[in-house]
Amino acid sequence: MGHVCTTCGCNGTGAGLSRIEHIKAASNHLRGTLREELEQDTPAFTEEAVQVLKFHGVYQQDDRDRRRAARASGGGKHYVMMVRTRIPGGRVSPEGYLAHDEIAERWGNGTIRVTTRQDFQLHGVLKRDLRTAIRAINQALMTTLGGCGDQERNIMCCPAPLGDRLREEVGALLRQLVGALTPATRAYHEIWIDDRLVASGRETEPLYGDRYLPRKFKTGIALEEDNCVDVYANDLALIALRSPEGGLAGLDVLVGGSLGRTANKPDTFPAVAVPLGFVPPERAVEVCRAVVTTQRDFGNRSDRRHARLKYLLHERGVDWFRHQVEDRAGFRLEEFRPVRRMAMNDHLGWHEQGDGGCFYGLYVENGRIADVAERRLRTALRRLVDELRPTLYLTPQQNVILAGLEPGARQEVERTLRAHGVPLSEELSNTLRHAMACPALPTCGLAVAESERALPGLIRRIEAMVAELGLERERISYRMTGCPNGCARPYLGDVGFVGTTLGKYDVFLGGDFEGTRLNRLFARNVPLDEIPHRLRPVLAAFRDERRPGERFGDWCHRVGVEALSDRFAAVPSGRGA
Ligand code: SRM
Ligand code: SF4
Repeated sequence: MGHVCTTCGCNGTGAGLSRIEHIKAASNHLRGTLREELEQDTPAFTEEAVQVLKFHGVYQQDDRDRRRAARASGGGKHYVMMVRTRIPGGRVSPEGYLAHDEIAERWGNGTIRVTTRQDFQLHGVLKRDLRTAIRAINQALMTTLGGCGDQERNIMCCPAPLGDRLREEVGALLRQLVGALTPATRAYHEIWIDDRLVASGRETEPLYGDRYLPRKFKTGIALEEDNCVDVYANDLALIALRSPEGGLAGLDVLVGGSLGRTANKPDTFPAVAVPLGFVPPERAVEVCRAVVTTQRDFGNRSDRRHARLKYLLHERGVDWFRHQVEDRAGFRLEEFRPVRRMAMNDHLGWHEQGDGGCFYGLYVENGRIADVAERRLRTALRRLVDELRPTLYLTPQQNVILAGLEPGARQEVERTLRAHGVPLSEELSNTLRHAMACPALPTCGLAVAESERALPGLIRRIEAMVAELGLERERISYRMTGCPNGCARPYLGDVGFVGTTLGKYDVFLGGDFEGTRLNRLFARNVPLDEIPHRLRPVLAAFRDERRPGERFGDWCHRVGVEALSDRFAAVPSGRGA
């Protein structure tokens, strides 16, 4: 960068602060050179602009399938943008859905992806179309600000549209939290919407300051009876407890969850959030802001691999952290109130809402809403949304809920899905229903192995094997990622497949279906094709040796994943499958 940094006085080479810290500080509250670069007729943004762009919900990627061909022909990378719309609690109006459908068609790659944090992602947008695409999202009253970047990310919340008091009060808290934790900068509006400079230079960011947070920061709200949001994977995890009257009694606060790790770097690790205390509803926002500012002030800003909140907790301890939070909030947290046993509901199929209406949880394989051969999910959904105008809710399992339907709409929903070759959620096996994969290749720049394109084949082999073993009634979750970063949360849940190199995966076992416990490494570097062979003897032993009612993950945990590894991990390929 070649300039003296006003942030720490170094020459911008990373002495003291990481390079990204310098870029953030110099960006004038997330403006950087984005406006200028958008005017330029180039296929890609500069490296500094790419970093600022993330805060606006956009990732610059290149189509990795095209890399080899481009190299052979001496051509350059094919740059495309991924646009992530931040959708608190996953709630989408019918207009919002139709806008994304149209943007995907006109400027994207023709697909919409539901993410594991209840957002939409559009892939394949060219730089020259980016502003138009983002404007169209804003016209549907949605935003991409905060989709990515070192700030509060999309706040997750149980999406089931059930009209009970607890959910209403949690919904109100969610809206307050979004207001309290969204950046104040006008940069987003200037760059994408207004196209003129509104507040150059004199702006302040009361919560985030000039350098925003050291790293991404994630918050989720679970209900005491439903951990569908996988709350333990969040930097700030809130569990809503029910009062005797059925409303919100308050929230258990946990901190320091996050799953990312780096291969061969044991000082990086996945972690579940740990208890901090309990807070009544009216004080929850203050506590959340105090957690965020503690991480803002003490989080590691020199090494991004150690910048998440979990590393701060690891170094200073949870008691130190609690004192910081209490000092900032100005009151003491109450004692943590342990929940007996959390459940996990994927909300698929038909349900009554409690207000006369009903909702349908529609399974979307790996979150990809697309028309592929005879399975025309995108067309079916567009037709249903057009005709029935449901409110949609995106689930943390990458599925879609159609809400506010008249009971009489059931026939039409089912007929439309069938006519477009889309299986009904209730017809799916437990294996398919509880599997998910991250995008990985060809869009993700960090992927070292396939995921979204590998899981469909693998999971159908596992599905057949599970049925052969007579275990088809068991709810067992399978999650795959194309690298150790953990985007489909493979370290939580029963079985995790984590890509290590093209075609190979570390296999993890022993988490729980409810997502409260990390799983452990069972077998290293297993070729994709061999995974079913490795799993089969373990599943067979589970069937034969478990205690009555014991679940797969719990059984693996009880007998010990290391013991299972000694007993089964070296089974040669082909044997027993
Ligand atoms: Fe993620 C980076 C996709 C949820 C941990 N994640 C990425 C990027 C942006 C790749 C990059 O940095 O270049 C991926 C874009 C791929 C693509 O082509 O679309 C990506 N992450 C996703 C999504 C789309 C996966 C999905 O299957 O839906 C999820 C989008 C969520 C959203 O709407 O905000 C997604 N990512 C997660 C989760 C799960 C969660 O938050 O519940 C995790 C684990 C929890 C956590 O944060 O630790 C996760 N993503 C990461 C990490 C590792 C972070 C770390 O602290 O080490 C990275 C890499 C990084 O940040 O350096 C990453
Ligand atoms: Fe990319 Fe890795 Fe995340 Fe998958 S887990 S989307 S490969 S960063």
